[in-house]
Amino acid sequence: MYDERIYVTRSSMPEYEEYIEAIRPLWDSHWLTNMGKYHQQLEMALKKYLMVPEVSLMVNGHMALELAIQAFGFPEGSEVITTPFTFISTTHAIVRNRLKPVFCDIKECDGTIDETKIEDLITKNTVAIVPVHVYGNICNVDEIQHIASKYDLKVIYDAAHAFGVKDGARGIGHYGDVSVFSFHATKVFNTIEGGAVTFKDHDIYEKLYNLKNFGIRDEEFVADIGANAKMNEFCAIMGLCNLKHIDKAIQERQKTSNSYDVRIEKIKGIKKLEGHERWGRNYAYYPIVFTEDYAISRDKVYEKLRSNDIYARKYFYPLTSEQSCYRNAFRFSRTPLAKKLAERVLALPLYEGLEEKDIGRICDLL
Ligand code: T4K
Repeated sequence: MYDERIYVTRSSMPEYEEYIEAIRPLWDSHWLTNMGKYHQQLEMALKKYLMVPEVSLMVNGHMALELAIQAFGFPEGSEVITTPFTFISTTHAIVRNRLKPVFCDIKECDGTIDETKIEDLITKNTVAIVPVHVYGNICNVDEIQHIASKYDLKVIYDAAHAFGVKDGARGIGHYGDVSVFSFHATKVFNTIEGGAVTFKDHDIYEKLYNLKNFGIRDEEFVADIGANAKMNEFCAIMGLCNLKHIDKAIQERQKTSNSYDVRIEKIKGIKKLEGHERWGRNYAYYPIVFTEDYAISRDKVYEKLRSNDIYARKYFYPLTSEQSCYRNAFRFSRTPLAKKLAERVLALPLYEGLEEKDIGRICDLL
């Protein structure tokens, strides 16, 4: 049955025949996982596409982030500066490593961490910064690196939304000590479930290899206390197929985004977040923000759209720091701009194949 509902996103997929043809060799080899041929091919292909020196594939974005943090071996209870304006995975990855998140406020213009507020939060227990390139908007990587170098901190970027963003010569995964991408079904580029860590230092590859493969180096040698976070061959092949079409997929998203832009500009009380000229865009999300000077409530619009079978999403509300599992759990720091944005933002449907007539209908309802 064809579903008439319009969701915030829809997975990009290759043609059915293309994927079936691509997975056929698995029936000959019977080799389905454990760093197989396609896992290796995808790592190589992503190094090139993402313009990064090293890539380690993972089973999903969350485990990529959890293991990337674990790879640095921070002492239990150390503090990590991050933002609460993100998907819950970012905060969970820190806390599941037995570290303490210290929440820094964001910039209202783009939703990324306010780099001018980081230094005030640094204590003798701070070991790292985990900023988020939220919606594919890129943090102030130069200033963050400057602060990190000054205080000898690691920088671990949550780049879950930033697939393919580059500044000409370098991919975004080149910045910080490591960057973590999500290849979930809802992302610009998907491997069904999947993720990756990118970095410059080859030693990190060995460490992550151990952490994602039980620490096993050979049949009789376990080098580390690792988890199991390997990407399987079906997912790697989905990635290889999707990668062939990624430029077209991003172009289509751009077209949809432009079409929204023209209409949204004419609607009072709604504004867009800013991008940065230095960075390309991947059009991962189309967030709109309801401004204070005009009396429309984000929640009313969300409900109105829902009653018309349009499922926009309040990414990212509530703040992760306000979820019941974290409320009052950590050192308190005020993040009023993150709170304000979380209460006013709405991600509109954006995906490859969203039709012009649907964009028109969504904007008419707005
Ligand atoms: N860091 C950040 C900043 C993140 O945003 C995320 C994930 C992570 C880390 C962790 O990465 P992963 O471990 O997930 O790789 C979705 C995604 O599940 C999640 O990956 C994503 N961020 C988050 C922002 O959004 P939900 O709970 O909103 O997903 P769901 O199931 O409601 O799906 C949203 C819409 O997508 C559906 O209404 C229809 C469409 N959809 C969904 C699925 C599952 C498809 O078209 N195909 C599908 O297979 O979390």
